[in-house]
Parts: sequence; structure tokens; C-alpha cells
Amino acid sequence: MQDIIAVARQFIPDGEVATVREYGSGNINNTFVVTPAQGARFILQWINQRVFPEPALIMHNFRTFSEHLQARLRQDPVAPGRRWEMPAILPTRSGADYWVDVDGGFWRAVTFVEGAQTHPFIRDAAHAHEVGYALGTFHRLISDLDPTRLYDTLKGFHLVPMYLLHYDEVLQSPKVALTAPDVQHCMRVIARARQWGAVLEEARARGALQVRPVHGDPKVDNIMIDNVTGQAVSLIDLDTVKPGLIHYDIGDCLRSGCNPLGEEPDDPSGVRFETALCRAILGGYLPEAKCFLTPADYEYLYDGLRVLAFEMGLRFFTDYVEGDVYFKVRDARHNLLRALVQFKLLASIESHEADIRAIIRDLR
Ligand code: GN1
Ligand code: MG
Repeated sequence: MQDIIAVARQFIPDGEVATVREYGSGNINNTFVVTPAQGARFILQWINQRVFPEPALIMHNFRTFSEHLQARLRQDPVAPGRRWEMPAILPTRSGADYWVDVDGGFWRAVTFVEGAQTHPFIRDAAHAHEVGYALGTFHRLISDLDPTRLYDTLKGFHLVPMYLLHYDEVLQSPKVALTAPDVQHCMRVIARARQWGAVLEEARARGALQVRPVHGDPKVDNIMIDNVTGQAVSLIDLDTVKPGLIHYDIGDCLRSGCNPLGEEPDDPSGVRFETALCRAILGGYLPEAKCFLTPADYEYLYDGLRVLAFEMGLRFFTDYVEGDVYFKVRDARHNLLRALVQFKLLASIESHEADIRAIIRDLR
């Protein structure tokens, strides 16, 4: 591991570092908050190149969509009295967008959105509404950015057919025993869900759904809420902004936001999908997004939610069977537990299908 103070210093034009501490709960990259002796604190990140093989392209995308978004915000600002602030790239001492250490480690810094916080779960309907508003605002601001201007920085991301192929491969040489009842349960869920798991990609192949710029990871704890007003002020964690289907984003936001126990409860048995929160999130999202949503987009909203819960369970379970090569884990059962949570959520989503479809119809 690099001397973190020396790394942080690369992003401070002159002067010294006061403190560096680890920050957030990311499953892939390492994140720190740096407080310089003078000036504003900022976010410093080490990008995991096992997951993101070409991190320079992430920074290229970051510049492209940030410039677009800032120009759009000037033309078409958020409602009066609202604050909306996106993290911005902080250059190195030599003016570059990132710094590579002697071991090839990739580091970059972005501004800290002050006076706001992320939350691992939704507290109430007002919070849910703001979470939906944040995703809707982000989508609105990038909806007219040509997706071909963004690189595909993470091949196969959100593509369920690819995750299934990988799962089948991993099952050929599992790193864990497959006989335990929890493991067997996950395998049965996957065997059933693979019948419909490709529904979004099939719709895209038929031309029913179109590729747009997406955030890629708008789970509830990537949305910053103002400490005083309770309003959403930012959508952070911008490494996966790239071409995709907005259904990945809406599905990810709903599956994370409408699960009151969050992604990491100790006991998955109480996990459920809360339709009142779904109504509140979509109630915040749709007014911002209706200007660019097509009739087919609405048709696939329920599928987006169902697919994302399945996709996350499948990815966590595959990583468990593969020996924890992708997500950070605290112990050997962590990924299995995460998968069980998502599969419990999936069952709850399916049991509420009629209500969820009715909510979408009402809000359309
Ligand atoms: C990963 O590292 P983090 O928490 O930002 C993952 C997302 C998952 C999420 C689940 C690039 O995001 O797809 O939804 O974990 N990111 C990547 O918490 O795989
Ligand atoms: Mg992320």
C-alpha cells in the first residue's frame, strides 16, 4: 500500500495534508477523505483495476458528462430554492486528471459535497421522494448526451446473459461446497429466474429499449441528502457512468431504496419490498423523467426492478462460489448472505407485482 499522505499531496497544489481517513462503504474501490492544512477537504480514490481495467477512460467519461451536465444546468436549472451539486475532478499538481503511483495504482480526486450525507437505507417517504428526484434530475441532465461519446469502461456490466454465462462457468469448479441448504436455495432461484432474466437485453436487441448514458450504480447510499433541508443535492459515485439502459438505474434505485433493512442485514428473513417507498421514489423520479421516457420505457419499469434484484443476487452468489474475487467481503459467508438478501427481496417484489404495476400506471 502506498503512503497515503504522499498520494494525497499529489492533489494539493501547495501546502500540506492535515488528515486522511477512510470513507464510505464501497464494495470495489478504496475511498478516503483528505483534509488539507488549508482549503477544502476532498475525496481521494484508488480505482480497483481488477474491475476497471482502463481507469483513464473513466476519467475521460467523467469529463465528458460533467461538462455536458454543467452546461445543461445553466440552461435548465433545478427549481428555485433547490441546490444541486455534482462532484468535480480535482487535478494533480501537474494538472492531470489522475495520478499513477510507482506500483501502477490509479488515484484520482474529486470535490466533497459539503453539508449533506448519504444514508444506507431510506428513512421515510419524504427521503424516498428525494432519492427518486435525484435520479430523475441526473437522467434529465444527461438524457441528451450522445451515449456514443462515452466509453464502455466495464464490459458486461448489468448484462444478465453475461452474468449467467459466467455463473455456469464458475459452477464447473466451485470454491465452496454446493450442498448446504442456503446454497441450494440460491441455485434454485437462479434456475427459475434465468428463464426471464434476459428480458431487458432482449428488449434492447429488438429496439424496444434504447441505449442512453446511465449512472450504473444509483443505489440509495449514493444519493446525498442536505443535512438541513432534507432535500437531495447530489448523486455521487460516478465511475460507472457509461452507455446502458436507464432501466438498470431505475431498477437499482428501487431495489436498494425499497428494502428497509438495506443490503447487509445479519438476518435476511425480514427482508421485504416496501411498495409505499416505491410509490414515493417513482413520485420523485417520474416528473423529472417524463420529458424523455417513451411508452416502452414505462412498460419495462417493473421488469427493470425485478431484473436488478435478480442480477445483484446472481452476482453476489457467483462471487461466493468463485471464492470472493470481485466484491470486498468481511468473511467467507458475506457474499452468500448478500445473495440471500437480494433473493428474498426478489420474492417480495414478485409477490407485489400487481401493486407495483398499478403504481406505475397511476403515476404515468
Ligand atoms: C458495487 O462498490 P460499490 O458499492 O459502489 C457494484 C454495484 C453494486 C453494489 C452493491 C462496479 O458498487 O454494481 O450494485 O456494489 N459496482 C460495480 O452494493 O460492480
Ligand atoms: Mg459504485
